[in-house]
Amino acid sequence: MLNSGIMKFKRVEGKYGNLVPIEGGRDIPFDIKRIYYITDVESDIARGFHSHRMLHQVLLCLNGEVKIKLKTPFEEEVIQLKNDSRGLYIGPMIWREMYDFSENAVLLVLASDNYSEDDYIRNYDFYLDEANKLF
Ligand code: T46
Repeated sequence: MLNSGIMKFKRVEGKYGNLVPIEGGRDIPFDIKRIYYITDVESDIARGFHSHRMLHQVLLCLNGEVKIKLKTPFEEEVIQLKNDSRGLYIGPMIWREMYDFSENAVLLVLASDNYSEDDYIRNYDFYLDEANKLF
């Protein structure tokens, strides 16, 4: 799908546990300016329902599982994230919805910019208009 994709990170496995290093400038295709994480989401709750105009992000599920639905005017895809050293890159102008959070799911997000509500498109019809002009 446009402006998105699965990223695989190195996993260092050992008898004392596993370690997944993720380095700015090497593993992430943008400078990381912000990190946030989402926890304690009930299984019947869905989040997201927006696109960003400019923001680049990588989503990592550190514990449990969560589904991410991505949409453009022409495509739709569902990706299940879990703690398997894979992340999901989502670039500008991709609609996203997060749902089916398992118990104790932890979704960590690396973002290319500080929080700004001006960067969000939260109305789906408006998103379709803007994305149809762009893509
Ligand atoms: C995204 C998905 C994956 C802040 O104050 N600072 C922040 O950095 C963020 C991300 C949010 N907020 C506030 C804004 C809202 O009052 O936290 C509240 C919840 O934000 P929102 O409803 O946008 O959360 P989600 O889970 O729908 O979306 C979030 C990110 O906002 C979004 O960028 O791509 O996670």
